[in-house]
Amino acid sequence: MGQLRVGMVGYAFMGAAHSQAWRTVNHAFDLPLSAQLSVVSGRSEAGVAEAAAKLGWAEHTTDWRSLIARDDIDLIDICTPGDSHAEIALAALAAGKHVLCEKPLANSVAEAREMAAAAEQAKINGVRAMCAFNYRRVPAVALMRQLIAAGRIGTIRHVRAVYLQDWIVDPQFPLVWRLQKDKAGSGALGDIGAHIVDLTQFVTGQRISSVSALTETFVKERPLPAESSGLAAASNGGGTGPVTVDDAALFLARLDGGAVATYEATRFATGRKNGLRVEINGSLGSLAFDFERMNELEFYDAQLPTAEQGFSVIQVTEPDHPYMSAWWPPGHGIGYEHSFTHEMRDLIEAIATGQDPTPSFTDALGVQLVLDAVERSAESSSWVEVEPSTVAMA
Ligand code: SOE
Repeated sequence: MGQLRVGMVGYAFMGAAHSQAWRTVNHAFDLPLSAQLSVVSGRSEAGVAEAAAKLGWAEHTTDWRSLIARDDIDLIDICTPGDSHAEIALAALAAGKHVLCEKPLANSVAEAREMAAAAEQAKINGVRAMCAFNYRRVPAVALMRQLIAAGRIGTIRHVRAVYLQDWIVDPQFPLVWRLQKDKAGSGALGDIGAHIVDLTQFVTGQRISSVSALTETFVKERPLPAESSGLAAASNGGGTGPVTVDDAALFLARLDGGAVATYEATRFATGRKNGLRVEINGSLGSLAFDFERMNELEFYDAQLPTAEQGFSVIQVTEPDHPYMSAWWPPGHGIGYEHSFTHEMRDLIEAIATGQDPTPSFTDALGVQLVLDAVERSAESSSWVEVEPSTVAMA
């Protein structure tokens, strides 16, 4: 069996989730390539050395550029804050490395467009690139897409999506990188709103074509994190700094297949820790997914005799449900981390068979265009059209 030698940049939450997936994928799925956790890269020597030992990486470095220069690395996995996605991905693609990049693809449309063009160019040499929208690979979400594509709920009328967290409700929570625009690009909108934008476009097969939005930053100043350096200079005295991103983003949308939609992404839904919920209403029924019950999918079949109609709960744990044949007998659920393992399975399969993995960087540029339209709509308090995601070859 061939090897897929991985170099990962970044080792925090997403780095840990990706490491688990790279460690597990070849034990769960029969694949033509075996993922090797070759090198992990991070800024702190002590931190990345500890991460390498804990997460199972053979080597570690503090210089991601040296990683890209190595001829014994096949794929670069980008798990860093958004302000470095473009630089790393462009360098990796130019060096002929496959790329997996965490979401959102970039901190701006301009960067995302450059990355998508570079990925299109790299394809000519068989180099593959994918953006890590992991929730597409939750079996219940993949089943939702299959049922919609099969016409089981008819014509889509409504899309209703929320992604609710509450980890910064405390005003004393420090000004971490996710709350700084220059590092994260945006707040709840890009971090968790990007997921429901991608997920709803994925399951419906429709593209968001226009939006009307509002954003809010509830807590505008926060204590500087203990390790902050440089930010202190930007603060207005004492140990606080400005929050430069949204805490919440809400928007109406029209989709190009005729559906209408509502989206809510917030980090202030007190009590909701990772509350991703999507409901799709069609002319012949409805489907509803709730990440807090991620092994289930609710299905209302309006084609049944009226007396038998009602929301049924599908246990998405049968072997013929997406990805589930790799795991346990029916009724034994899986978790958040499995969506990353499925992501690596699909990426490895695509690389080994010379296919383009999805979501591509062009797909992810499409999400970036929606995020940008939401921000412009919120600023102008008006409806904003979303430009279709097309890429001119570099
Ligand atoms: C936000 O805290 C976050 O970590 C997102 O960045 C991830 O994409 C999501 O899967 C979990 O929440």
